[in-house]
Amino acid sequence: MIVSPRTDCSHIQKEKMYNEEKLKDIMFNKVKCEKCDEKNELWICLYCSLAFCGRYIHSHFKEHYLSNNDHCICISLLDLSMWCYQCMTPGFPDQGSYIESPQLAQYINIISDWKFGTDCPRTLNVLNTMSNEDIYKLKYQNFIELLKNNQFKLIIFMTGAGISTSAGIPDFRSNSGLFNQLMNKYGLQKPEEFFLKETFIKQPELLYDFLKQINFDVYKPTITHLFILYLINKGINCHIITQNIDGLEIKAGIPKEKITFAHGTLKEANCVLCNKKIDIDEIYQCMKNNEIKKCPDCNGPCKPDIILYGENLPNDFYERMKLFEECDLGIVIGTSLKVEPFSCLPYLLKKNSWKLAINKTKIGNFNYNDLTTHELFLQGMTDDIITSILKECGWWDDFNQRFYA
Ligand code: CNA
Repeated sequence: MIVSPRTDCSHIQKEKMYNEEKLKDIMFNKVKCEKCDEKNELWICLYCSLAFCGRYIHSHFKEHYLSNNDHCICISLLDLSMWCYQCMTPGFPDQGSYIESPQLAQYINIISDWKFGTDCPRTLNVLNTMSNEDIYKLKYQNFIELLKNNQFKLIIFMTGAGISTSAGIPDFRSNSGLFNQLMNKYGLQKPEEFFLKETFIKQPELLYDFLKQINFDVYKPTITHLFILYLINKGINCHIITQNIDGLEIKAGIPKEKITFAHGTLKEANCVLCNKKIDIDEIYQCMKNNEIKKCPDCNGPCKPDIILYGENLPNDFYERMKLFEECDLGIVIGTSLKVEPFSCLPYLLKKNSWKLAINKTKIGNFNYNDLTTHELFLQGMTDDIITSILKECGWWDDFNQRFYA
């Protein structure tokens, strides 16, 4: 028998068709037929959200309909086609009255996205109906569910100075940041010049003077640093690529092999001209004595192993790029994304992987308001946002117990 799909089924129960709990079950493959445990050939009742097997298994959906006559419309989890038992015709959710219900559209979109990926034309067509706020809420909830249920294979944190400001370390570009301080102190037009390789070669005493004033030993890791450790301790695979040189990741207890110091560290030292390794203690000793440590080989000025503008990034940084192939969640946090090549990292994330930006000001160029992407911008202070995530996941008390009790 040939049946034509229709777009104007009058049996749609517009207000009944969205059940968040069931949706989560579907996405986490927890659904099975209510009667026989079938997991593959399933139809979801759009009236009560229960799942039943189709006619190629035991026809339990038909039974369900025969005993509850108004439960007549179902959606197939195999191909997202729909069937109305009262009209005895199929329908297509991206046409006609099927999408007049925003709730239904939302429901179908999420299942479709989950099942076929974000490029699915059905997904792209279905949704023009939701507000940005609803899209945000839905995506955020989706993200929380995935995180809570340990569904991410590899999370890469791309961090900047903003994750350490709550510890008391100023960032570069905020109003109270180091750039403004340096501009006032040294009368610089372009504060970046202070951290140029050439500036250090000509006037190494400037950087020495600057580093002498900051004692990184006194600062403690923030909630954000500890959150990363917390995830790792939960068995969630994480890696951090940080621009920071404050070493708070190590202080938090995050294993070294999980961290890439893109802009170097203060733990080692080298000659800026020939790259010869130097004992860092000798540098600090020279700083104390108001002297400049000179390279024993080439007489060039030596400095801690932090990367200045104009210097190459460590090889590690480039090697870690292959991690992006398996990464399904990238979190860009506390960085203005103004420094290259670090600023290119988020764009290495695969199209279908989740991308989160967390910052007090808007950063990056992501498609935050489109439900067909997995891109989210969480605006606010890093520790506040991380606290909310911990709470949403039901981890906050445990987190506090471990780190602050
Ligand atoms: P940046 O350019 O100063 O950007 C920091 C970003 O974080 C800005 O967009 C701020 O709005 C935002 N921000 C600051 N505090 C918070 C907060 N609590 N919550 C949310 N957002 C916040 O610094 P980047 O890291 O982007 O620039 C890279 C430079 C900074 C690297 O070369 C670092 O070495 C350098 N840096 C490092 C440190 C450190 O190690 N802690 C401190 C200062 C500068």
